[in-house]
Amino acid sequence: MTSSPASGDQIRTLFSRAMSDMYRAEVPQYGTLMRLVEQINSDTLESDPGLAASLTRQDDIDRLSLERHGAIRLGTAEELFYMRRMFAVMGMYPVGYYDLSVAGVPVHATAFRPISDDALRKNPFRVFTSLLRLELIEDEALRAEAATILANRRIFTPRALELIDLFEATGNLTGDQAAEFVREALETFRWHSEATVTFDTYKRLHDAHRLVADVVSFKGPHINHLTPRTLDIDAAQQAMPRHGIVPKAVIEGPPRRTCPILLRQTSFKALEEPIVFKQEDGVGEGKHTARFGEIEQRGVALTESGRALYDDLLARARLSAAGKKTTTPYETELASTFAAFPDDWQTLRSRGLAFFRYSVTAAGLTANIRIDATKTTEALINLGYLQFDPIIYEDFLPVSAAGIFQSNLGSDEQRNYAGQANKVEFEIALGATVINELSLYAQAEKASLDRALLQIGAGHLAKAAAV
Ligand code: OOG
Ligand code: NI
Repeated sequence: MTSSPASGDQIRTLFSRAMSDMYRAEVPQYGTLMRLVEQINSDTLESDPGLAASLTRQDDIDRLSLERHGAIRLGTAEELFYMRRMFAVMGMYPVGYYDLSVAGVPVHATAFRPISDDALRKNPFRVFTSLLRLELIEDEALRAEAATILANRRIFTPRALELIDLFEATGNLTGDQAAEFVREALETFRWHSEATVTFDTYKRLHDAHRLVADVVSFKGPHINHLTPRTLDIDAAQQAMPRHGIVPKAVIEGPPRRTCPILLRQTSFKALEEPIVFKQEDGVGEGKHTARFGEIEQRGVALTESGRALYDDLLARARLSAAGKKTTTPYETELASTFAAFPDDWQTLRSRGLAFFRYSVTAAGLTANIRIDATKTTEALINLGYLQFDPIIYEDFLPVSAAGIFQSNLGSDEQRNYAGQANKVEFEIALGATVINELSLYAQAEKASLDRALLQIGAGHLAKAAAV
């Protein structure tokens, strides 16, 4: 068994489990959060049979209990290049480009994740991966110093690199090699309480931006959070304080709705961790905040026009809340602004705002229908032969991510970098282009519709043959 090849899906599951175990051991509140989310999910499924049925129909129930995402921050182009190759072993590919400089965070990012429906169903583990943009740091001398420190670190073990080469040369790893790969890969994401710099250097990096200190001062890109998926984020946000967890004040993303869209997230403060700094004479001790907790609720993926409407309404709500901060709570502002976003599945679908997965109903399978190409979709839905379920959004939101970054950097510190996306440079570092998430959702929708129409046709043919 061990000499037979392990699939990317299997390696990803081994790895996400190993990460979760490591994080649970290092950050006890993560264990508490996992238990809380599990309880809320089972309560929600019990009280919402419609949701339970939809998740079951799409074969999405099982992935919930193992679903989580993590985040890391890398320092150099080379680190990103190797990280892409490492994630490829686990069937995870770079999807989307996120520019966070507009929000005062000197990084740009992608998310490594599985891309096929089948792989997502097996385990949708994702890692939000940022790359530090030293060029946005003003102080030239500090920039050069940080670059030198980063150039001298090695975040991958030699054996992990060998196994990546082997994977690329042969197309897979055996079961034994996969287990070894997971152990070696885990080393890259581990927390190190010894800084690689002196307290003085740490402080100067920190003054430039807390995030710069977090990336540059350590041996590797410690995983900074692991996020389980809840089916009711408001219930989780309310329950957290009772379990000794204090969440950030507002939930990022869209408001609570009947039909959840995109992604809602909340987080709780980073741990203050004791750090041992490097010192020429003796050892200096200090503290650093790096790791935090987060939960998220995922809703339907939006089309380009749905997303444009979301971005527009979110910007309006934020502007308006900022204008009258003291009188209207942000949530109220958000809810009233989003009244303009249709909140029933039928309208979201007919207006082309969201992506759906089509399937044939029991009635559709036995009906005698004459298929008239794809024009019949509406009619088939109205006849009750075709049903549709929301396709879950598998990606991230830059404004939300910036809010999470800000909150966990532990300050209202707001820098303004002239917003400048640089996707081209990011892709050069990555050594590949990032995949467009919208095209993945569009493909999944189309594949489901084609399959469903074929099935209805086949049902009709089968029936005709039997007569
Ligand atoms: C990543 C923050 C972004 C999310 O869920 O949007 C993120 C970080 O702090 O490194 O994880
Ligand atoms: Ni996150």
